[in-house]
Amino acid sequence: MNTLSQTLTNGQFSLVYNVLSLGLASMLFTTIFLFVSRERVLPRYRMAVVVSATVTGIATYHYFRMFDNFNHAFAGLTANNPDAYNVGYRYVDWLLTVPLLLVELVAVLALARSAQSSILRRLVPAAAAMIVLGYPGDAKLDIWGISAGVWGLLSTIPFLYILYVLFIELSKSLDKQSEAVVKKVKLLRILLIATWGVYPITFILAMGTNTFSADHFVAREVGYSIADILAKCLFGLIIFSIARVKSAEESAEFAKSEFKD
Ligand SMILES: *C/C=C(C)/C=C/C=C(C)/C=C/C1=C(C)CCCC1(C)C
Repeated sequence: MNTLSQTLTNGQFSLVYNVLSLGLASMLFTTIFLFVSRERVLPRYRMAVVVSATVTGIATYHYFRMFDNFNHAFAGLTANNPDAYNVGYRYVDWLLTVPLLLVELVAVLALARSAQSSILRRLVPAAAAMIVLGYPGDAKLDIWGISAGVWGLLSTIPFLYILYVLFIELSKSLDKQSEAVVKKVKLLRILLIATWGVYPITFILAMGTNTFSADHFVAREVGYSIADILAKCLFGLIIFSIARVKSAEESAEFAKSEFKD
């Protein structure tokens, strides 16, 4: 597993502690906000908002687990035991939340049912494969002597496929959306590529050569946590605002009650 070649300094401990704490707070309050605000969009867009809240809700639970696990593994310099830190919480979290993030993106577009399921049938298995193939690399598991770099490379294949579907295939269905919506969806896609791209970069930075040092550990935890906050919380909030714009476009009554001008 993650055998560290050195223990964390006090500064490194605080940095990871604070970033996990920030992750926990962001996930929790985004969940509450989205859940409470779900009625402020038309019924047909509620699913997208509720799925966004589910994503941050699931992540709230896993950040709690990671935070607790980190505290037990590294509390005090005497009990500094990196082997007790389990990166599996992140991967279980991603296995659940990454497919759901794709579901919320597709749901907010309110495509025809057939187009929606054809896109998800391709995206969801690819997302699962990407996460499952990355795990042995990050957990430093020894499976058939395959190195972390090779697992990372294998995981990149479904990753590129997801980007292809989102950028090429999904663009075709944007023709039917209004200009305001297209603008926001494009913003969402830029956010997606900018934040999802952080994960493989963090993976590479943390890979190390033969040893997994404290610096590698800290880089990984900080990188994944910041990316998670943007990819789940900010992403969910943009989904919510797309749902509101579309609701206003489709119902004059909604527009009048929710927007003054
Ligand atoms: C909320 C969590 C999200 C959006 C997680 C996304 C994770 C990835 C895009 C991970 C990708 C990876 C690669 C492309 C190669 C190396 C291994 C991974 C799993 C870090």
